Amino acid sequence: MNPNDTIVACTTPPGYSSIAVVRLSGDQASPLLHKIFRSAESPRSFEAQRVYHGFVVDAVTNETIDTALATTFCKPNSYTGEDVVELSCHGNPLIVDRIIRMFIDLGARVAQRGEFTKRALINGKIDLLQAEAVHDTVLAPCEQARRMAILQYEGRLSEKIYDIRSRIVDLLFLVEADIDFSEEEGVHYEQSESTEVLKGIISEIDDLLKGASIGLKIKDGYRVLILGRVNVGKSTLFNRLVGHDRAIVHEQPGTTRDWLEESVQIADLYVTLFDTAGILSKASGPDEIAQQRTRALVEDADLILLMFDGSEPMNEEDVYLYDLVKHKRKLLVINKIDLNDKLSDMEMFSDSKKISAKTGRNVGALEEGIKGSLLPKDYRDDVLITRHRHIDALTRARKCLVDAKNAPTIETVAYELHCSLNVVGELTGQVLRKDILDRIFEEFCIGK
Ligand SMILES: Nc1nc2c(ncn2[C@@H]2O[C@H](COP(=O)(O)OP(=O)(O)OP(=O)(O)O)[C@@H](O)[C@H]2O)c(=O)[nH]1
Ligand SMILES: [Mg+2]
Repeated sequence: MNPNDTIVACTTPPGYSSIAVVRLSGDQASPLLHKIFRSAESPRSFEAQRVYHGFVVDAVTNETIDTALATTFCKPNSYTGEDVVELSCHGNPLIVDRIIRMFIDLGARVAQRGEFTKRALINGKIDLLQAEAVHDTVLAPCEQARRMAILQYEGRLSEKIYDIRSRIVDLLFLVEADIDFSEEEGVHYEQSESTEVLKGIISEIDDLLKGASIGLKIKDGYRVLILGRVNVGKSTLFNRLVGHDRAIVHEQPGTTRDWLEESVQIADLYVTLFDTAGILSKASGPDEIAQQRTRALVEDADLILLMFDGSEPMNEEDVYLYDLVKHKRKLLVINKIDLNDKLSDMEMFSDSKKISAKTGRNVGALEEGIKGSLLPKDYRDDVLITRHRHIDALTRARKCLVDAKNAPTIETVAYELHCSLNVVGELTGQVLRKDILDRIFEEFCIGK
């Protein structure tokens, strides 16, 4: 694919909508617009950063296709850093396809996935971490993920990485100066000093790596399992959190057999919620199989909502379940508080959430409790790494820095520092690797 082509794509979703936006980027953007767009305000040329109202006209037949707004951007002041035109037409696929076809007939080419953003990267408008953040902003499944993505787009993660990079560069300068001019006065490298600097950089990387599991979970979602003996109200709670009657609720014990899962936003977090078959001490046949399946789900869960029926005394099944999940992160939920509350005075339930799944009482507090259990106590909106690519690169950079710290000769120190710079550069895109770029941009949609 020629990177100098003028590219075109629809940036809005396919289908019918009031408006669709067709975007053009490249040197020919403005001349091509001229060929199919008639605006009373621009008989000859389009000014930069302006919006024009006009008509889209077939350049060959002169037929009017639609009325539209054209927004013009001149390089370098555009998303891609090139000349860009955004044509807002009516959102009818016939119109959109016709406009794109006309641009192609006039010499443009259809953009590849993420090609607009890739050009922004190549033209230095954004770095690779920001390019990833564009994708994450578009696809953020919950408020918390959106906040994290926009912090990354603003460059907050990049700042941390550039800071790490510049500290390595400063150290490398001293090391190389010592290698080159060890005989001369004025430049002297102290092993102990570099050890301290390296320790500081390594600990900064460790902090970023520590936050990785939270970043990944916020972006990809937590698994939360509702568990309890039969009839405690698991499916009722599941339906309330999901927001519609997804699961069958019935007074007969053993209603749920196959577990159900739904993706929901709970207190700003993206959660895959599971409703499970209730546990009975003496199960047989399909009930037994259903309960084996429930038990199998426990291990992969990030949080167990262990549910009890507050209108009945606790029994051996409750105790068995408490024991089953004692190694797991859990939140105790006492349900049916609209009825007689029999468990409230028991000490082990002091930190429980008492709710009525049926009436919705305290379910909001339960949602906050779920968030509080999933995120660390000291969590604030912060810059976190969010991808296995980041973990991989930082882990490799860390290894180089540890090797530099333990290196037997000053030449080895220099070599390891160079290696670490390369790896850190991969993160921000200062070092461009084709395989990494391909992997990142193939996730994008066409038009982004
Ligand atoms: N009063 C009252 N009844 C509830 C509440 N939650 C659930 N129930 C009732 O309890 C019965 C069982 O509810 P389900 O949600 O089916 O319980 P479950 O735990 O999914 O049951 P199984 O799937 O059989 O294990 C139904 O009759 C519900 O209406 C509640 O908060 N208050
Ligand atoms: Mg059920």
